[in-house]
Amino acid sequence: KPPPKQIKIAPPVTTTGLTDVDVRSGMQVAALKQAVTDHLRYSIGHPPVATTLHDYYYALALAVRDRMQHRWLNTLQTNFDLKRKIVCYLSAEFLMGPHLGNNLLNLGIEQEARAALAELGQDLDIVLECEEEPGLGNGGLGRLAACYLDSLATLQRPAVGYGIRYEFGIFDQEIHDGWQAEITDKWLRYGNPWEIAKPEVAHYVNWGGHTEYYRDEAGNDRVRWMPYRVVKGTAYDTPTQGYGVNNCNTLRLWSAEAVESFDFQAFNTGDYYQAVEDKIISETVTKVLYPNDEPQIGKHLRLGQQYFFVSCSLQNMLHILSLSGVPVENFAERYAVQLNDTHPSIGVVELMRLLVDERRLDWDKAWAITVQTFGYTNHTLLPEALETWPLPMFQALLPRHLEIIYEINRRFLDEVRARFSGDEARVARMSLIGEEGEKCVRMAHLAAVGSHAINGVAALHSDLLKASVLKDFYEMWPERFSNKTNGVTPRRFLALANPGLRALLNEALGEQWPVNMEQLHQLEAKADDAAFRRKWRAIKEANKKRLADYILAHTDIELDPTWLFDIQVKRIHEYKRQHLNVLHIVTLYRRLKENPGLNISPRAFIFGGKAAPGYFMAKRIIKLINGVAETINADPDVNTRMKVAFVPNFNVQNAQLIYPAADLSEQISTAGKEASGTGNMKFMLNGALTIGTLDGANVEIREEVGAENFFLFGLTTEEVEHIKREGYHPTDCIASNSELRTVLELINSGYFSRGDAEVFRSVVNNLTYSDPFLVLADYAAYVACQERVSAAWQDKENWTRMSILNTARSGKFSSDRAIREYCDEIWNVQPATVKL
Ligand code: GL5
Repeated sequence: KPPPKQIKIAPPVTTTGLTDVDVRSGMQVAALKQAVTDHLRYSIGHPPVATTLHDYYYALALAVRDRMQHRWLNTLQTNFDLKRKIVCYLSAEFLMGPHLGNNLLNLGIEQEARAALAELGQDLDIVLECEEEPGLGNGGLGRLAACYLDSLATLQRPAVGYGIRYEFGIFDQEIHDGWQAEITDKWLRYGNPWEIAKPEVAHYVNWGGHTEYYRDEAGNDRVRWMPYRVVKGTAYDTPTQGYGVNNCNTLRLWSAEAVESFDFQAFNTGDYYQAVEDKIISETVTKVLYPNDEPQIGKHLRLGQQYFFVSCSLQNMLHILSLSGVPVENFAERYAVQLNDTHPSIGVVELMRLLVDERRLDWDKAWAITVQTFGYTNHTLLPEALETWPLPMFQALLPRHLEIIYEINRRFLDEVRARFSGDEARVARMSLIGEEGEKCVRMAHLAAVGSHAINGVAALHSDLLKASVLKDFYEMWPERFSNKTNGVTPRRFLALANPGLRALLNEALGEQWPVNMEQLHQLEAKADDAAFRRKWRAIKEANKKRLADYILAHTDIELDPTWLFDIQVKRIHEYKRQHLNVLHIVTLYRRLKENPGLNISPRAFIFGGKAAPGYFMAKRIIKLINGVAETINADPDVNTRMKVAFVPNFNVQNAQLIYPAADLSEQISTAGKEASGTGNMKFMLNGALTIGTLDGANVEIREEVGAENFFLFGLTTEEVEHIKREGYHPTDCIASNSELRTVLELINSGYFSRGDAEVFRSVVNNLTYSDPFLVLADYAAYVACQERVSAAWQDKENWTRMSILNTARSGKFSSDRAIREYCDEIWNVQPATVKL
């Protein structure tokens, strides 16, 4: 298709003499108030008597979106004009969190919006709570993608996030009798003011069928894919506004629909069901997010989702490239495509198919473009999370892709043999096809072979990657490997989540710190200033009060904001060891019962996190936390000094209340298992001290903050591996520690389950006879470390000092630092300033 003719049209002029753009981008209170009123009337259309709080949310959201729209269009135009290279971040998950507060912050119009609403008799804070957050992700991986979009826009880098518009995101969690109940997340129920449907931006995606060989006009052998079904993907765009800049990038999510809503042929012959079947099957593709955090769920539909969004995205890039008049040979000069884990790694094969079969490039040229285009980020070493697809399933869904994979593999293994001649064991290990047991396609190998850059997400994790799952690939291409330690956006997780601290930082450092986190180092001098420490404590206590109110409203548990708030929020997983935390709580409980005069620092133990619905042990751990909470909170012997609360439905919205209220951050995974963690960084930013193992980014957090400001315990990765090699016997830990034995017995006895001795048997037995994550091996060290925490808390001034130093030294963990590294070292993408 030739590029469309560009006809320049002047923006419409209103009767006031201002252009429409001027009016719609007005940031003043009066303009915002008028915009909200207009949207209430013209976009929502309820009479005053029927206007709800949600209507005010929606109207303000639309008014804010109008103000971003101008910036968004200018960003697209600028990128087009400057012909800059664009980052395409391919991710099956984007856990964006509520948009309204963040967009007001990034546009710098919170105060104006607050005043405008006040003039309309509404309170911004209450209106903000109306937003149903788009839960299009499970946990760290999806939230990382959202932080990276924030930094990309803020650093003025042209970028598009490509993903899936799930109709149902991550389930809402309710707690019924201590158990997790999963409620469907109907986030689109009342509409989504942030997205702009682009029905004209659509691509067609094939499924199944077979391939045919033919000879083209020039006499070349070619392949044609004859699919069984075609699904249409339509774009929904969400503008993502940078902080303090005009740049506003795009999150483009694909929604699946049938090519024709009705098969008229079938309909006319009277087969009504056949006619609607296609529509139903097609639309299933983007119905629901798989709620599993790490382990793979080898489901046909999941592979379908991955292929669907990746194919739409790559077709979209090719389409835009041709609109820009850039030859397809220059694809890699215009696009840097990042694979967020292996979920989009089918993209390597799809780009080859598009270039070779559809654009008729020769194989070598296409392969050079492909490898130059892709980068691959690995996010986990857990063996059960490494994606593989059974060959028959893959063949049935993507017959042409399997052929291409065989050809990539053939050429690749020739290279391996040339480099390591005679080493057939290595060839088998590295093959894209796994042959032990059921034959399968190994997606991590595919991603590694098809990418010029491969990275882990924390220094330790990147080292382990090179030494374990991708060792052979590291030996083959050491130059492809690097580390990119994760980061989090200080805009959402500090400025927005912690307005008290924001004000203090503004006063102490000026207002540039949100985009220059290294400035936080200037706080170090203030750590010794008693007046500053008092202010710091007052802010923390107000945040704790805010969280206590929230917890009371949602659980009926009353917490005292003067106590130490000890918090573990993250997905529930055995490797993250929430049960180790519980063992400490029960230990402390028993000690207090036996020795009522014991001097401990009063503590609130706070948990939050979802369990994958099919993860038996994780769901028991939630029940255990709630059982222990129920018993302890009701026991007058101890409940003036300790309490336990499980915050239901941990999500981005309540995370913004939780991180700022923490005194102690629990980062207690088995060493070598947590790739990085990002919650650990959000706590640090907000001045929490960490109790943690040498795992993931904890290592770097401790390096930054100093060993004296970090509570370290537990086995190292090497020690864990050593113990496992030698044969680990958790019963030995129990035999040598009578306190541990009593704690386990108490849990097993039904004491925390109203006398039911069955409920927690599986948890206790698992720890006693298997304990795959070395909970018992680390128990004694953890309890001892918690005693050090307790003692340190008693010295308020020094604790505050350490808290200040944590924030002061958290600059490294800004996602801006991470994104700069990706841009400079992997993507080669430069900033493009957008003018209005
Ligand atoms: C994860 C890791 O488990 C986390 O340690 C990491 O911080 C995050 C982002 O890199 O990626 N991998 C993964 O599959 N999920 C994660 O949170 O869901």
